[in-house]
Amino acid sequence: MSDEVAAAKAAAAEYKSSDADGAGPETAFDNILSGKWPSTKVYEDSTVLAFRDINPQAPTHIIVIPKHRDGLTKLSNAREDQEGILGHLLFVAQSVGRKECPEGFRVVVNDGEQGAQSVYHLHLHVLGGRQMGWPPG
Ligand code: DGP
Repeated sequence: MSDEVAAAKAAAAEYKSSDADGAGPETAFDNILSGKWPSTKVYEDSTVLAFRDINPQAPTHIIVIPKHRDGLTKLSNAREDQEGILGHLLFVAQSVGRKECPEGFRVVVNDGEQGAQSVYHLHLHVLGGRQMGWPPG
């Protein structure tokens, strides 16, 4: 089992045991949002933050998150009234991707245990700067 899959399984177990009220556990992204932990920001507005991934899987690897999690622990928790923020996250992802990776890029959302999600605060990965393969692992 890869380190990423092991981390995702551990995170899923923590999420399941701490999500009784739907709020989800505190995550690394809370510390980044509060400024407690450093991050390399590439974009910020009133509702969205984008920063470089600490463990990049490509020359460009940017994480795009909603500033207010509001139950968006994972994509499959999205509510109908959150379509606006979901669209804005995707718009910001293409904006930073287009700027940093003019030859093309990939946007990924890992959802839940089998999706290999390890941080339960919805985030989009923007990956680029090299040729991507298909299918993903
Ligand atoms: P996922 O497996 O889809 O949940 O991806 C979570 C990503 O978050 C992973 O690629 C590593 C990144 N990450 C986790 N903790 C930190 C952190 O403290 N700082 C930064 N910059 N990235 C982090």
